[in-house]
Amino acid sequence: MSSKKPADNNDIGVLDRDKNKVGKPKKYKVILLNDDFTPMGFVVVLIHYVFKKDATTAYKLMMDIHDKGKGLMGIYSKEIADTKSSRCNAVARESGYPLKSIVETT
Ligand code: TYC
Repeated sequence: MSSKKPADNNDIGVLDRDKNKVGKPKKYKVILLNDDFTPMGFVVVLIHYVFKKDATTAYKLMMDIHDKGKGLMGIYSKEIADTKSSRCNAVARESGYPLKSIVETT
């Protein structure tokens, strides 16, 4: 066993201290993209179940994507964003629709 004690902030120079800090975890946006084929009702239900939005909000979000081309579903940790995006794309694909979501850094 080594007799050396683990480095802590007191063992390093002032200029190096920041390098030793654990930063805030990054956040990621899940963005839903418009297409010409996925039915509006399907998108509303998917937004409700995957992104936990109430029916009115889900409908407004869907119409916003339909009008503008894309829409923000939420901002999450990397793991949650990837899971929600994958679920969304899998449910759409299994139902035969081209609906896609993407994950972007904030
Ligand atoms: N544009 C689609 C239609 O007219 C509806 C739609 C909305 C599709 C949002 C995808 O992310 C989407 N049926």
